[in-house]
Amino acid sequence: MSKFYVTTPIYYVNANPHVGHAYTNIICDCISRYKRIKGDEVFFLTGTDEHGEKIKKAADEAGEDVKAFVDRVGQNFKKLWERLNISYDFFIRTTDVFHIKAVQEVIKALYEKGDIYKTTYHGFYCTPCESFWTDTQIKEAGICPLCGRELEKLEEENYFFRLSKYEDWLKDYLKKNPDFIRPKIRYNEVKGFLETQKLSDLCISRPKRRVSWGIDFPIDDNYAVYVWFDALINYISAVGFAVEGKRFNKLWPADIHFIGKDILRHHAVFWPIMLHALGLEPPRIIFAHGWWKMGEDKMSKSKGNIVDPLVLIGEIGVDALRYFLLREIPVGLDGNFSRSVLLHRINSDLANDLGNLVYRTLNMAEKYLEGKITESSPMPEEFKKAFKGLEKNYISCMDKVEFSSALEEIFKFIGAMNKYIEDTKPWILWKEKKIDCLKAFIYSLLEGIRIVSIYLSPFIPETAASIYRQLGIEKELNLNGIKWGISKEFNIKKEKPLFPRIDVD
Ligand code: ME8
Repeated sequence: MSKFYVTTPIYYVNANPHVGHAYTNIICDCISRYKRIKGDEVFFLTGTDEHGEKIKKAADEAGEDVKAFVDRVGQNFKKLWERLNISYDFFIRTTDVFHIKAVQEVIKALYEKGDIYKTTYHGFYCTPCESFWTDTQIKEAGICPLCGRELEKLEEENYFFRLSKYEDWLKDYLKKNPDFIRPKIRYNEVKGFLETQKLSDLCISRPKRRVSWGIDFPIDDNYAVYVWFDALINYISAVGFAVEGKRFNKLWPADIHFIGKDILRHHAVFWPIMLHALGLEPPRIIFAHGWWKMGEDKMSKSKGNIVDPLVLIGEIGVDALRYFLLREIPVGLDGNFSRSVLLHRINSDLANDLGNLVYRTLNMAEKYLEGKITESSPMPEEFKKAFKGLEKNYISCMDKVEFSSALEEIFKFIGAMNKYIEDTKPWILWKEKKIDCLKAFIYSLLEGIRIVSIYLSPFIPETAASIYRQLGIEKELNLNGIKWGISKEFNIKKEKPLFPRIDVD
């Protein structure tokens, strides 16, 4: 059994979560569930980023005390994860005392090592991105190169972390570890960035007279810690850094950090260098997924073009949303969030192909065999090609985070089963009283559906559990169960169709 430590970004609690945030957590949930059914020991971390100017501003605008504000908005993230069946193991908040202590330990250690120093900062700051920019990084005067909003000019004494000292180390690390940043396009982006720009040291403090909502800078009372420096440390503080050595050594390095491509520089440049300076290994993989867009624009709180996942779930259901997000675009590319594409996808794949297969089969099992099937039978020839393809490709697709391709393979097998029903014409077998043929036919479909529900369980866990319940079997859903013929009996308890067709009009 190997350990698998996976993380989401920790989200700013300046506003409620939208479909973009849901997407990252669904990706992490899918891979966690896959690893669990494979038998790995998973630690899945998510949480909230609660410090910094942006949060303080949002609390002020809401007329609330900032701690009460982050407590309240943070709850909405937890509620959404519950509704989306996100099976995280731990929820970290950057206001947690153990996290604050870990951040202070990191700063003290780096200061003692000589990697933190004080000087005057000249440059620009983007509050919505909570990011510093130098003259050379800005393409259009006064405009943030990441989000296109206005920058604030800053000139003040601050503490700096010596990123530049480790530039060569990072370049060399990237060269030796071409799979460290994925997909390849993001690896090339970071490599290109390091080749064309010299790394400047990172400003890691904010004077308290300006920004008081943050962790106290441990070596100078007049300062608070810069929010990104604080936030990145969550990935080690959550697993016991500096307090629980045994647990930390077991879980670190993280196996994969999933992030959106907007926060690549922080994760692929600052973070590995921070870890290296601390004498720790970098995470094994940083995977930057693409953006859900509305037309040309990234879906974002500040643009006001968001889709509220709770409203959508109320309309189409949790698994339909999870399925759409994981099926529609390969993880890594951008996607356009279109309502008509969403509804079409649900109707064709979930209502027609999967839903009908299950409903029709259970219906036949009840009608022809009184819902009790006690004899197994070999896999029909008609299933073999699609089944073998699925068996062969599922693991490699899932290991490569090619979720959409894994789903395609599953649906090829579902298609083969639907075709088998149409070609066999079971109502004729019934009319001709060929009960043994009918028994073998129905067993094959039930066994195929059972196996499909194991493969589908990381994607649409509620549906997979419902299928198991309706088949009247209780065995755990795990990959040991994909062997054909291990079911000795089915006791059908048909429920209503899994995915009712949605009226597109
Ligand atoms: O950046 N499409 O928090 P944040 C896809 N606190 N994913 C999206 C998205 C979209 N339109 N919009 C948001 C922060 N996301 C920091 C992170 S980690 C140490 C600190 C997802 O609330 C995506 O994962 O702005 C993106 O990276 C993240 O939300 C940004 O969340």
